[in-house]
Amino acid sequence: MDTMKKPVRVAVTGPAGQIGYSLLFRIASGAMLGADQPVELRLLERAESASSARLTGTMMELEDCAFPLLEGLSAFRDPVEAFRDADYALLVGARPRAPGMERADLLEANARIFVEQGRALNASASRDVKVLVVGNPCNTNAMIAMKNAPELAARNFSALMRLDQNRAEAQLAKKLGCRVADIDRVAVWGNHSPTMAADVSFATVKGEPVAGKLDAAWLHDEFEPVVAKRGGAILAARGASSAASAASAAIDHMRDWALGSGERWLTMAVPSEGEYGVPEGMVFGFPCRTEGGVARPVADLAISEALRARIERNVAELALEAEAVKAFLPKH
Ligand code: NAX
Repeated sequence: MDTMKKPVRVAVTGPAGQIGYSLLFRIASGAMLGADQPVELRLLERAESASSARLTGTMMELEDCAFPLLEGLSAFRDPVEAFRDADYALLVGARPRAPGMERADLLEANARIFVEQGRALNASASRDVKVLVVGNPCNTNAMIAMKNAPELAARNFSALMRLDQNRAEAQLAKKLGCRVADIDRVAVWGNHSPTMAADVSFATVKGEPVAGKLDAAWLHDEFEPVVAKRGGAILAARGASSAASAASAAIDHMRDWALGSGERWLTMAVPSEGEYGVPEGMVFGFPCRTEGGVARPVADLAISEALRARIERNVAELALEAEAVKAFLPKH
């Protein structure tokens, strides 16, 4: 008897890019949704010729892997078609910062993409679609897509801050000489930008609090800046921005959202419902738990004054980003 589940549709944008090149193969292998879950990949790229040619090559390689779980593979130019009945959408493609481009120009160029993709999801995706925005500035891009998809629940939308959590856990494990798997309750609050608040005030190793084991100078002078500036350090070392680690974090994010986190904490940027003083609708990194496909920030944490101030800096930064793109948000 065939015990396989029905295939699910996974839409991925920017599949010809460097994150796409790591991500697609892991989705198709079953790393994201499990070894018993067939997937149909629906890829959305720009028509620009270099991307098109690279996409053809990537699709040839996907075929050549002969993944038993890959039940469909198609490419689209039109987001409404790419997202039709999608159960999952990983929005990776975005406009990179070009030399001389101001931050406001970058926000605006991306806003146009995420207005279009939010509307397209609203028009054609499954009503339960789980959307992960990876393309930067990912929190604000996710907020724009969400606001332009009024028929979908706000909490169907999220942005990637799992890479920041994974980076924080890896640094902590190195410092404490333990396994990453022994660590839990590390959180990264706020915006996926150097302002992010990597926080170990609730962190545990093998269930024991780490708080007493770390000195304040290491936390302040090494841990926090290393995590916040890791993207820049990878770029300097590799001559290209983080790709495999970003793809791996996107897999972790979607897997834990779809299959459940249990008691473990995972950092996801989700639209605030007013938790911890974060304005409603702001897509903000919180420590979350997931159950039954629903992600919720961990409730009732006793936040220190210092952490509160860091959360407020992130709120202020995201409010400025929202102000810069307000022309792209529906007026209601
Ligand atoms: P690449 O420039 O290698 O690839 C981007 C791909 O997206 C290109 O193939 C491009 O043609 C395509 N694209 C652009 N606009 C599109 C659109 N409207 N529809 C469909 N496809 C479109 O970038 P890559 O290194 O893969 O990074 C992708 C995005 O992830 C960037 O915005 C990057 O800043 C962001 N990142 C986010 C991270 C996070 O933790 N949230 C970490 C890694 C990464 O920096």
